Amino acid sequence: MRDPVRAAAYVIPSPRQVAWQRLEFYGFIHFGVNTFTNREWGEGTEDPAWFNPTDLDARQWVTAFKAAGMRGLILTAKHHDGFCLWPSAHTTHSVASSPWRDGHGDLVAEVAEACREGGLRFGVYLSPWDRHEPTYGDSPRYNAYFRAQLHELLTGYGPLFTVWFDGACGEGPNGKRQVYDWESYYAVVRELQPEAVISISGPDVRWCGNEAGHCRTSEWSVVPAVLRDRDEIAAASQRTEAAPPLSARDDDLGSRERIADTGELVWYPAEVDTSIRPGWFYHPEEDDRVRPLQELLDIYYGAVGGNATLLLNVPPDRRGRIHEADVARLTELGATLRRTFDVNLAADAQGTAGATRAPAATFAAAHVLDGDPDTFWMAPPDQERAELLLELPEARRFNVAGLQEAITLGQRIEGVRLSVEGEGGWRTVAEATTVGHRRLVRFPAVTARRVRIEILASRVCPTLATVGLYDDGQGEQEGVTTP
Ligand code: FUL
Repeated sequence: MRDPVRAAAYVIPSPRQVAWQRLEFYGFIHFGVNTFTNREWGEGTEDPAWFNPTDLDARQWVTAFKAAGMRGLILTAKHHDGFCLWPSAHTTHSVASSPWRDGHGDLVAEVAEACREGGLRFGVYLSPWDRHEPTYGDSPRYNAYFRAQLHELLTGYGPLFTVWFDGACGEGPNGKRQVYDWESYYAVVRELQPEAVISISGPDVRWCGNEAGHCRTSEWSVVPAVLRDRDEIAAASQRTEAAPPLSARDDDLGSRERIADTGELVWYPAEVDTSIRPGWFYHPEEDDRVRPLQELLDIYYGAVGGNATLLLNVPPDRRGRIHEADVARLTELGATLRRTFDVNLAADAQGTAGATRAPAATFAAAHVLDGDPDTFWMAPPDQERAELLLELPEARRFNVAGLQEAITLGQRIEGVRLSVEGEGGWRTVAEATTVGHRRLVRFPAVTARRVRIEILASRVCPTLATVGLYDDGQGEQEGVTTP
């Protein structure tokens, strides 16, 4: 009989998913006619003449994103209003009809170039829903238009790390509903940018289920394949007695109970997308509503530290610059993350494991301390509980721990516990469920020399690729001292 738990443990990511997951934190730029009309969703009737940033500087965006510690940038090349930020040959509804750079500008090119110069990966958001394009709703014609635009974006601007499709779909001007030919869009991406992940309405990256920055306690990258289908397919295909309908918003997408009876399982990891302000686009009245540092840190720990990636939106203003308030917050965020994570206090520890799979040199516990996600410790076959001991050269203060599984072999761990040795013996400082690409846990600061990591449950023998101990400079000292 098929054992769904073992089967789930052997589902692995594609190389493009691994490369994307390792970016961990990247930013969104929502910019377009909505920036100038002060709206979130344009009508498609906006005059391109309204698009006129006075002081646009894509390098300033890249500098601010890098200051925050981001590794990539996704630009809304076209939002639902249909206005194109590049001079598309297939419509006049674009920057070419605007006064910006006298109609000779190409914002996709400027941003791609700034990213290349600054060392950020670049990706595009292209809205399938298009409220301007006259062929929208005439399904085959609009699908051809959309593929032609994809072709321009995927051939003209260098390598992309993601092509981001949202799922919004409205009525066309002729009153007909557009039927998107998703498979043909995906084929264009696979052919022209085989290393790019196709995100959200696509097979590679899953929407976390909300836009508020909320994260799950247990985020599984292995989930029922029905979640990868677009909503309408999923709605139609899941209504069986055995399997209750699944939605991207559900809290449980990957537990043993959830995967027991839902058929095919796929590697479909989560991305948390949220904005630094209430809106996705810039609104001057939100200048004093930039999220506080603590809130952004909580989102970062929940997402990056909860086996998802974080896509943080920062919308440029009408000048075409990221507002000073957002720049200040991004800089603070990056400084805090660097201060915390630049030094792994366990890097020079001695690592030993209760048991190790043979050959011991290949899977030695020492690999968890080399910072390399491609080398790892693994427990012997069929051993689903395990223990690792770290001995630091001296007692050190820390209040954050980070763990990574070797996800190229799948996601296995279901429960971990971190303890430190103090005067009264071992004391638990943190527990967590899933690990996956990265689990970060925060706890009141402790000072200790010996640290134990127990793997309490795993789907098959567990792996650990890295272990880190950090001090974020905050948090009360709980007074655990080492003899
Ligand atoms: C949604 C859009 O409707 C919002 O405007 C925004 O772009 C968000 C990231 O995706 O589907």
